[in-house]
Amino acid sequence: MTGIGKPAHYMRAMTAALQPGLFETAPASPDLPPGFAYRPDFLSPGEEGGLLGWLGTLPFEPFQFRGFEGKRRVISFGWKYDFTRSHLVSADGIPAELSAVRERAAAFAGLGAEDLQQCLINEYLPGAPIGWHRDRPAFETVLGISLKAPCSFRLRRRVDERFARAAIELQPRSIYALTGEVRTAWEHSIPPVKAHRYSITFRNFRGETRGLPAAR
Ligand SMILES: O=C(O)CCC(=O)C(=O)O
Repeated sequence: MTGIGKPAHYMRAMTAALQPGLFETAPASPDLPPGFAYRPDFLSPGEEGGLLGWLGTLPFEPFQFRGFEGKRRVISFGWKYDFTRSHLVSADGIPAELSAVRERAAAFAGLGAEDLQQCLINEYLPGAPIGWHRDRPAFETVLGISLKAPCSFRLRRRVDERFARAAIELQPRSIYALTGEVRTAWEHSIPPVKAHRYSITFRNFRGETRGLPAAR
């Protein structure tokens, strides 16, 4: 698909992760901020099933934030952001079980698999949210793959005294990318999920963090 013949709002949304090669990726809605790209059915049902079996074996731990424990459970590979000490620490290498999905997620963002140095997997049991935040500035592109259950993905940006807002229902087996304006100027959050959900998120490094040794 190309942008020819598409309305202007479509093309604005398509500024998304917009690297060459991404033009077959339709925006989820013209109302989503520039830099947001989304593709449903990124994983096949078979791939999702295989990953879910593996995810069920991982030693997730409650998310720690400066002395507080979140309801969400997490595990990091490659690098981990330590919110207590406010810096990156190395983690176990990115496992072989993620190789194929890492490569395809990288291609979705116009990157190489080795560029995606950090992987954070989130497990949300029913009732677990993720609060409003922007990902750490050490990272550049953020990619998220949803598994098992849908959720609402909310976006907001302060405009004077108010917030501009947008939202999308993330479907299981979909991928989203946050780059550009939606990555740097907007916050995102997920309200308490209704059903057990996982997200596999990948990030590359920005600026000076790029020099960190490669995740295996
Ligand atoms: O679960 C998701 O898709 C969102 C994850 C997220 O915002 C994060 O890990 O910082």
